[in-house]
Amino acid sequence: MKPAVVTVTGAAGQIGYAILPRIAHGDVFGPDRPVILKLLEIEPALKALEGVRMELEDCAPPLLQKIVCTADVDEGMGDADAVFLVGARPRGPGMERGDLLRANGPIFTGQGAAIARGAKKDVCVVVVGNPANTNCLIAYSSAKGLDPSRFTAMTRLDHDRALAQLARKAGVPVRAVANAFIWGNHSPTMVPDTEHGTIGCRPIAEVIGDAGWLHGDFVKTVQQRGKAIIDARGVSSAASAANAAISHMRSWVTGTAPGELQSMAVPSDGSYGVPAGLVSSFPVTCPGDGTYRIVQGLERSGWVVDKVAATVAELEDERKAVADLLK
Ligand code: NAX
Repeated sequence: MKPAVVTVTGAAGQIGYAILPRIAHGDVFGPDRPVILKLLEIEPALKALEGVRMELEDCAPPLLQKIVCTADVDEGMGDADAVFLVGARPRGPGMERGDLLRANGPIFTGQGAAIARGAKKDVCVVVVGNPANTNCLIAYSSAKGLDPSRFTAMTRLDHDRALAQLARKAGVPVRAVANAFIWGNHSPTMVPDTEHGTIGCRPIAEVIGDAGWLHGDFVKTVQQRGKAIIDARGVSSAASAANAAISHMRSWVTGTAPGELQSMAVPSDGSYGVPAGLVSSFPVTCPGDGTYRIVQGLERSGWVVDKVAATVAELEDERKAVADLLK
């Protein structure tokens, strides 16, 4: 079988450390497909990356054919089937979201252009580095000649956080919860939607029986979970973020189960009134051929519609703030 060429940027960072052994062990492309890993970092991190490479070798993953460590973006993106855009500058003290956008934007123009130059035409790209939605918008706008739908951003961690909170509240295993999902931006304005999901085949609202919690503490916990983890651990989520990025890519590449919805932030086609081109989280299904479909026709309450309007307005503001980077 032809090896899958998988590029991970920011490979010497915390998410890189957690994600690489799992990709090498076949968690994205399955237990039969060999993997070539391309690890892209900035020059100052290449020494640390060498340590990551040694550890990967020491895992002795039977599927791993080759590891390439590089700070050259064209070498990193060349021939890629899947790209995890994880590397980004972290938010420093006193930095606003807008400052972070300006600081990270140029990384994604360069990487988007390099993906267009060298990756496979049907490459699957997931942006993890924050602000993930608008970084994804910048990346696809720079990827001339590639279909924007090859670019997505990660809201799967928010999705999984929602499922876990619902399972905990209902006192059931997480596998009993299905089809809660996320609208909008990966930011505290995101909207966890429980109106179409089920717990053990019954509507979520009926099982939980506490509308106040579903519209209040539940939403707040999911929106603020990243901050809660930083407060507890002193650093941001890494294992759960790596797990979500793998799940995102695996759903996209190998498909969702019949009746299963997942959350992916994708370039809007105007669905649900989200302005075309904004990278917003939607409920999606994936047929398993490397494409996805935004689930259509969901009836939404006024509460959801209003909250989605606010998160979409934030995405529009972000698009305006980086207008000069959208060529
Ligand atoms: P780290 O700071 O541990 O690692 C980032 C790595 O990126 C560093 O090794 C750095 O050298 C590298 N890097 C910086 N610029 C680069 C460039 N131009 N090319 C290649 N590599 C570059 O951060 P980590 O905890 O791994 O988080 C990475 C990103 O994920 C951050 O932007 C973070 O905010 C974001 N997250 C996104 C999440 C999501 O749900 N979308 C959740 C987890 C995480 O917070």
